[in-house]
Amino acid sequence: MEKILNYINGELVEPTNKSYFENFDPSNGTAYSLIPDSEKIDINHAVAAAKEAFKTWTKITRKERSNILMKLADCIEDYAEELIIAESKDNGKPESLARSVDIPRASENFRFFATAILHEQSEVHDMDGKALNYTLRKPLGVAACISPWNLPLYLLTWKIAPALATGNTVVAKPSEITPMTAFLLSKICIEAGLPKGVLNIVHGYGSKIGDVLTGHPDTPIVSFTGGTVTGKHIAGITAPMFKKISLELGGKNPTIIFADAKFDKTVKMAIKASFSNQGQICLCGSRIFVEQSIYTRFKKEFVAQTSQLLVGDPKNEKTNLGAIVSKDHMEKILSKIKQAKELGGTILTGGERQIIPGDLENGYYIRPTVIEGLSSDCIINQEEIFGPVVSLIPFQNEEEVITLANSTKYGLAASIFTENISRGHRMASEIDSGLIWINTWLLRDLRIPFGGMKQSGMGREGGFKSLQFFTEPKNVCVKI
Ligand code: TXE
Repeated sequence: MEKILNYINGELVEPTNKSYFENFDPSNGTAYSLIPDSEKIDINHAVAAAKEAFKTWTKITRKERSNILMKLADCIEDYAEELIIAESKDNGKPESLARSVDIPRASENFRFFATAILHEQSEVHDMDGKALNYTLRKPLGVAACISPWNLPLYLLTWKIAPALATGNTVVAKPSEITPMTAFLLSKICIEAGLPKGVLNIVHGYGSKIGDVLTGHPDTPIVSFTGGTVTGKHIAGITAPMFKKISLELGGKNPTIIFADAKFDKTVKMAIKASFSNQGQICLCGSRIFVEQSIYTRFKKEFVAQTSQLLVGDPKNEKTNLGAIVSKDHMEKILSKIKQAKELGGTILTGGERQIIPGDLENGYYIRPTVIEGLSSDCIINQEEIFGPVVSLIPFQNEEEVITLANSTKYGLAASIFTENISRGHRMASEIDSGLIWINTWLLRDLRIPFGGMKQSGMGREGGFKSLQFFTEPKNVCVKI
């Protein structure tokens, strides 16, 4: 089986203990590669390499850094087809999704931040001619970037691109569930001529090496995307060390549909928001609130279209939902569906594992599932499931739906569908959420502040917010 290797100080290396664990292809349930079971010593080597590389990486001009990162983006495009196939195999997502979203975004992340640094401005505060303050923004050193399995290369590059562009060096730890495209990226970095030690990628279990990385005295900045429980744990480790942290965590996002919304477009968008990437996007809308007067009509159409979605081979261009990322995660989702039934929920469609006869029969597939009849405060409508499972909930009026939408511990994203634009603005202002879409979902502009409120996270990334996060402001006051 192919061995994935760590990328430390510009080289592909085995973990020091030469120990590996299996990497599974969720489409057929078989192990197909080996992942380094790295330990503290590997993280220490990576941090030491990044610390050394920082001395020179931070001194070259932003134009030089920009050129190198643009070259990386070009190389990602050159290897796009290989990356698409690898991402789909590792994660279970349809190749069509990796082709339209994941891999183009990975190169775009590098291009976006490579050019953003060329347009950066800093502040000046004039003290009425008596003195002048200007703000320098300096990189912090070695950034620890920890990414999840749902959008593996997309979210990894979303962190490392701004970190590197601003002059930091990086030790990245991709999810142990989907390490393959990060491994391919390390080969691409070598080919693109990224100076050694600037980016280091260490593979392994988060539970084993995560604390070493986030608690390392030489990683003053930590960017994390993943589960809320892990985020809390990282906050606990980093807070006493006064590290700068950004946490992008879970969500239980509302999709709110008013009777005056454009019906057909809204049904289509609600399906996309529910089941894209098998519902494994932190921005997916898993609580669908529908105004009472159109509830029955919406339910009928939504369920009919959902039951038509094609679940199956990620390689098939017609597939709508591929495999769930892992056996454990599939079992967790199925246990939530079981719990929903026990709590009195009615499964309107889906609700079970789908077996695809033939080569894929051991794959981890779940039919897209629509539940009805559970109250908004029930655990199924409060806790993140992170799979192709949504709940339909009727509402009477604007006031009620704002209360229901805000009733979870999360506050990441919300979508509102209405033709009454004043209502759209009113709702947007009242909903506790870092991201609000009106009459759309997942329409992303890389310049916007991205992140969540409440237990969906801390801090914002995106555009100049990322450049600010990865730099420390330093005020210089000059007496005139
Ligand atoms: O995430 P983890 P998991 C949610 C989703 C999912 C749940 C758990 O609800 O069911 O989280 O998923 C690394 N120190 N999301 O268990 O464990 C880990 O190796 C440092 C939401 O996969 O949070 C991986 O690289 N790092 C989400 C990364 O953290 C640690 C995306 C995320 O894994 C660590 C994924 C530690 N102590 C899951 N322990 C989103 N917001 O997009 C683990 N890791």
